[in-house]
Amino acid sequence: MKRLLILYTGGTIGMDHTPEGLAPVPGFLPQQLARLARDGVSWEVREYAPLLDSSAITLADWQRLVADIAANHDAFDGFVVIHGTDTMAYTASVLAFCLQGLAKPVVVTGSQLPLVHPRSDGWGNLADAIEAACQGDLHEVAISFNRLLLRGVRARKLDAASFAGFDSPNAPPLAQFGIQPQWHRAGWRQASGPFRPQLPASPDIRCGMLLPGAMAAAFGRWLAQDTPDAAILLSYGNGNTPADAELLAGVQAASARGCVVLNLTQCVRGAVAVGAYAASQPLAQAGAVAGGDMTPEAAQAKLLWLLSQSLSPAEIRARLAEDCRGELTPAA
Ligand code: ASN
Repeated sequence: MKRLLILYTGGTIGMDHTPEGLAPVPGFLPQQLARLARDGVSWEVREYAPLLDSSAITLADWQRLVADIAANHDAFDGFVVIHGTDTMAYTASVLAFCLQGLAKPVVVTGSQLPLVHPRSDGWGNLADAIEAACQGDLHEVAISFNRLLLRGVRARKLDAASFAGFDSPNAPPLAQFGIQPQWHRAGWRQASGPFRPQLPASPDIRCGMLLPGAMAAAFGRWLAQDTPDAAILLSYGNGNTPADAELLAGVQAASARGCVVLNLTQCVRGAVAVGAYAASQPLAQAGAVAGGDMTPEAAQAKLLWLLSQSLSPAEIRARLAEDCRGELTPAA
């Protein structure tokens, strides 16, 4: 008998009709889950309060999830996290980094339409998540959505208008759920080292997307004048930026103060590759770390995890360039 812990944080999936419109109704979803009962699996459901639209997720919610999974790691065979779709990829990424040495499945899921809708995608997503959480050799955090099981640190919400809400553009799926599930086990990560959960702290991590024109200089001034602990710059294509003097001076000044500046691409697919274009060099020379093909969601989570440990900026920069949880295709 597999024993699962289901942590229900909110999201569309568990909403019901109320006089104000669709809203999470405490107690509703745990009751609905009984319909998915099957032989060989039992679960305990913990409903968080308040149930959240995931756009409102905060660090405190991530701390609670990490703490709950850490405290129950030995007592359960697998974990399902029920979550809204808006920030699901962020939460999956935080869990992946903060649950180092995880040797059990943690499967995050939700839906585009609530279970009360006659065409809800929630039933399939939940059933697949439960199936995946029973795979004892899945030692990672995954997202189950629209008949796909995706690596959490690679997944992104790419569609707010169809059931195919998530994909992992730079990595193949971990499984596909057809009439028979196809488990792509050869691509699964294996636990290495002891389980070492890390409660995320509250570093100041910011992100800015470069736009043609005055934005480059504005980003540089912002970095120089109000330096955060880490800044993600979403650049063009393979990591290219204009060689704007204020941008580069800001990156240099912030880096000298210990701020970790990470260069990610705005493109959904592909990677920052310093040297592919001459236009990628100035930012790297000013001190920005190339983030390869990491998603912004994984980058925030990785920075959160690294900045929650006592590591020097140099150590953090070195770890950022390494693949820690399958989030990065190492440069050839
Ligand atoms: N706004 C909702 C949420 O993220 C969207 C959803 O779950 N489909 O909680």
